[in-house]
Amino acid sequence: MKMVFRWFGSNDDSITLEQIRQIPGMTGVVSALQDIPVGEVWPLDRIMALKKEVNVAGLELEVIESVNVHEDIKLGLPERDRYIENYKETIKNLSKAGVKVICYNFMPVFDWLRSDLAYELEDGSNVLYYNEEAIKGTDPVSLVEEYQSGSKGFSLPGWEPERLAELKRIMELYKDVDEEKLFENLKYFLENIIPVCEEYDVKMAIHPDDPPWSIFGLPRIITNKENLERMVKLVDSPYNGLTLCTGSLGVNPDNDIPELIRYFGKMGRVHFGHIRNIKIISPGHFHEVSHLSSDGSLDVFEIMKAYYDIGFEGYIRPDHGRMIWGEEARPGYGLYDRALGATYLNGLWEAINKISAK
Ligand code: CS2
Ligand code: MN
Repeated sequence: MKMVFRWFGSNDDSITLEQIRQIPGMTGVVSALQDIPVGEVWPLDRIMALKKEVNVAGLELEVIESVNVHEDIKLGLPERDRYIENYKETIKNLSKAGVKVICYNFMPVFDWLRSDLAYELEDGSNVLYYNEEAIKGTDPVSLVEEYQSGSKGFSLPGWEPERLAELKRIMELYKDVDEEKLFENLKYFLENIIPVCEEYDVKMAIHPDDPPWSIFGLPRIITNKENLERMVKLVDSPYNGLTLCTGSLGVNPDNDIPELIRYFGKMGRVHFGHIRNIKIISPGHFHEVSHLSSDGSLDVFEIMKAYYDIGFEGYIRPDHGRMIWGEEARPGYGLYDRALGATYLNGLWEAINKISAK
């Protein structure tokens, strides 16, 4: 297991590489060229400059999150072939910089979705919160406006302004795309890019839908075991794998996370683990919490044990944390609680390792 930390780059993160370097056991960052418009090729010189900056700070850059997929690919529009060609070029360039894993998602229009970006817990910390009722009572356009005013000036991952400017038009186009069609479009995308991944030794790791159910009537497919199985079989190659995000899949109590890690991990299809805890209040109603098992609905010990037992050699990062100690940062992505999370995960790993050796 290699512990890594998400970093949005020196122009778009409140946290420095020097701070990340001081978190015990941190081997690298997970980053991206946030400013390249979705669908365009990531230039090799820009990737190399990012790599150099990260390496100089004593960290690795082996995981990218995300190379976002253009909406035309998800919709299966004729222009998709051009964007797929660009995606292949980006894969090749990332490979030249030593990148091993690309995390991406296939969620129509919206990436992750919440109804409140700063819900206050009893201890005074703030977390991301989701209430299906609140989502039903709003419309996508007002939600986007709320997000932009609540994001403290940081760009939110997956909510880039250019993607959202055309919101209404894109929502219309999805009227013709159901889950079957979305699976077909994902298959077409993968059939085209996976041979390049195999040649360049870069693994694709799809991120589950967050939350793992349909929102605003849009189709969502990366949601449960059955669909994950279908996903990995669309193209039967080890390069077609998963980012197993415990918090995204875990808000549906039917998803048994340790079992999913064991099942897909043994198949060699888990390349990247996102670990965070969530508290389910009732169906369709949850909020995020610290990483500690006793704070939430997920058993993080069992999650680490599953990774340990399958001999996981991929990357793990603490996912969203709470906002604590007065920190001002992008919602979910402060330094302090994610550093605590990483330390807790490393502690569990050490304990499991030593006890297993006895
Ligand atoms: C992330 C996602 O912050 C988050 O919830 O896990 O935004 C993730 O980066 C994307 O879905 C991956 O494409
Ligand atoms: Mn995640």
